[in-house]
Amino acid sequence: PVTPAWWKEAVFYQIYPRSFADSDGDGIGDLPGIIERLDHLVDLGVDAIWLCPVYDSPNDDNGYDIRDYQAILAEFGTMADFDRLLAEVHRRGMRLVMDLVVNHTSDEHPWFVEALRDPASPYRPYYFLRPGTGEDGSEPPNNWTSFFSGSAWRHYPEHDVWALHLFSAKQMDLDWDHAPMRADVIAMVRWWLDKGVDGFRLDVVNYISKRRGLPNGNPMIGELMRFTGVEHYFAGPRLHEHLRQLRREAFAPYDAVAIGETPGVGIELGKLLTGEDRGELDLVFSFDHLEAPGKVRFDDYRYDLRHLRRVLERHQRAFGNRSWSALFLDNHDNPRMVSKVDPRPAHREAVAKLLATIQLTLRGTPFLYQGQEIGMVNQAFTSIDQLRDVESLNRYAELRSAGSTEQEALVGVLAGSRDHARTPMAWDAGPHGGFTTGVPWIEGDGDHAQCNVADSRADERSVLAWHRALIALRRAHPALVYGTVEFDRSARGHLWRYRRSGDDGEVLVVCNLSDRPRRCRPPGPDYALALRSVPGGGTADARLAAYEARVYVRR
Ligand code: TEU
Repeated sequence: PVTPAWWKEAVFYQIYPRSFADSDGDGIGDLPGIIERLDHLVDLGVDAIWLCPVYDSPNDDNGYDIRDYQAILAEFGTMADFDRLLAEVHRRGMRLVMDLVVNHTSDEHPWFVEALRDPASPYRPYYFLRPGTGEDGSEPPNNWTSFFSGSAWRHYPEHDVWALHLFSAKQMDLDWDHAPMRADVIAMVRWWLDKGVDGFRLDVVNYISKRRGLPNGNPMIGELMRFTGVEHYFAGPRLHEHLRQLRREAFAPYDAVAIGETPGVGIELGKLLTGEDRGELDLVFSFDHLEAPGKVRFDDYRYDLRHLRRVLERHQRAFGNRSWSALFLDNHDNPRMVSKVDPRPAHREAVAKLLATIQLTLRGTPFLYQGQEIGMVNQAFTSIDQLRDVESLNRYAELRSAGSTEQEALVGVLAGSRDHARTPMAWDAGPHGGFTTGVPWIEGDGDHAQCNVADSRADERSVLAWHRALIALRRAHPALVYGTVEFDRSARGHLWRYRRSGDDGEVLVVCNLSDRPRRCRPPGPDYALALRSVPGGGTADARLAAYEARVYVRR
């Protein structure tokens, strides 16, 4: 049997605060805006919120470059606003999990400013500051590349030193081998847990341990992985040790949940990181399902849901009762999954409902991303000037300097740009979707006129109504949380059928993963049809419409 836990039963909702709701008309989402919209989350039926970073930051990577871990970004509001948000979330019986970004800090964090200025500073060993190589140190210390284009090293000629940054040139990697740095991070985490926060999502936490000596990356692996040096920090030598200390000294005393964001860990390492007897993390976000084999986010291709089926079946079988995974399809780092599967407007609602069904009926903790619940899709960006994401802008500049025309470079960025998921949340059909009375920091393409919360709430066949019904079904059927999961091998190709079984009965899920009708034999008479995503013929209808999902229950 599975060990019960609130975070196994909860449906989470991820809020990207910059784009969620603006209360003061400056065009930037803020904490009071979130408070004003909490009842939308109660209506939807979610149990917990993952709040992306709201700490003081120069916003080079929209808050994932933290300047002060214990202060609120002025544009988002004050610490009093945060305390009010936490109280309002708890008053509604929900929980709040924050983002812990400690693989790196902003280059404007006092620790880094000190470390750079004074080689004898106690903060010097908090970072990877190294002399250059080549004559007069004019070459970086190794060949590692950044996830955000270019070298992973920033040169400070005036200090005759280079600083490591796996991400943007303003996100400086922390050296987790240095015990006093770990102690400062642990004290900061406890400070937030003392305020009553219910846990954290740990940003790229599998990157925090780097191989000593920072050796060069194998160019062959770099070619394969598209980033050079990953083998020296992806699940590095002391990762498990550091996670155990973090849990022992920060999370365990508060019984706080630890959710790891672990790009690329796969199944076996994912099981190690979340094994309930290992004392490391409680659950992880794995990314194995996000791209088709041989594809990366920036490749413009139609995502085949049979790939999602293959990967999720493997994960669901492997994770069993002793490990736990986060189930997600959308987040702030990826285009909208609906658009990757089928960008044609005619299929938009069916695809959105199908994806929700899969995410909310498999075993694991579902994380819904803002806008997914109403079926928001990729934006019709037409110019690089409309984009804001540092990853996209760096990639565009890199393509242009490599000789691409403006149009070629734009095409090379648009398919994978994270900005698709960062346009303003669509609350109503009014200006800017009711997100702001001012000019938003990033513009949507007007889709809010046809896709927004207000109109969806009035339509019982809406994507929103479907999410609400599925969440209610989860609450009514413990089998969907703690039950076993068995995949029907006789269902081939695009027809996907699986059942969840528990003491309270059984839930059978039938999905058509294609844009064409599929025959399927209806289940036996003891199954009652609970939900059907595409309106149509009677329940005995032996054909599923394009992208149709059905959920049956048997007591
Ligand atoms: O994202 C990490 C992440 O997903 C990258 O490692 C990704 O795999 C890489 O871009 C290769 O495609 C987290 C945050 O979610 C993201 O918003 C931040 O930009 C990033 O870390 C740095 O903090």
